Amino acid sequence: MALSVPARPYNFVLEPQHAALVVIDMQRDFIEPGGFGAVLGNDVSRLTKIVPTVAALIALFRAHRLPIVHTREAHRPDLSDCPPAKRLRGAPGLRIGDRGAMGRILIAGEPGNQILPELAPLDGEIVIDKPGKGMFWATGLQETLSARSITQLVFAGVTTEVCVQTSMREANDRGYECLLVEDATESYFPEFKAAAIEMIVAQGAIVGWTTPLAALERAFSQAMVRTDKHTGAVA
Ligand code: TIU
Repeated sequence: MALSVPARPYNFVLEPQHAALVVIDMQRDFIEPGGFGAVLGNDVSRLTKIVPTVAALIALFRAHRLPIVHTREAHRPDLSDCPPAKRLRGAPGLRIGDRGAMGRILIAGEPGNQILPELAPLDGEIVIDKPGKGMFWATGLQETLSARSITQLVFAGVTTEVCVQTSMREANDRGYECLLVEDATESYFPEFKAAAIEMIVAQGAIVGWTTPLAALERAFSQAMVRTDKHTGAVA
């Protein structure tokens, strides 16, 4: 059964049997004080504030037994998947692969590269290590989603205008319908988050739709009441 989710720029028709949640890069290095993001001078407290909302969104998808994809921005320890053009960007001494307070920066397996414990993937959920900002480049994710007949993606995570927006645009070009949960995503720069949301919904959802978590939760609970009426069960 399809659910009509109030959204910008207009209602998003969610088909749960074809939908997955994508949680982008909720890894310690971007979010915890003392990590890579903080060392770069960013105010990570903006990002830590959304953790309970992301946890509630994950709980919603788990409760309805819908697929969840977790991504990490991660490179191989030998950096063979990190182009020099990416590694050489940023302040010297704080480059990908260098040793930081939580181990080597953006390297798979290091402490800082782990997803926050309160949002940790469960067995059976999809975990993608991506060497780029977007989630499709060099990951094989498209094949995984196709095998499960997934055509709609609900997005959360960080940062809104970098890895979330890049992944959403990549997904949009591949034919997925994309819904961003606006209070389950954040940026180090509030004005960039606001601008990214406006860019996504502009021109009649040129990249996708956005909605607050509460609207998505309400759509699911209203659908359950309707289902119960159909089956004669007590709501
Ligand atoms: N996950 C993600 O957005 N990676 C970044 O590099 N974000 C920044 O905002 N730098």
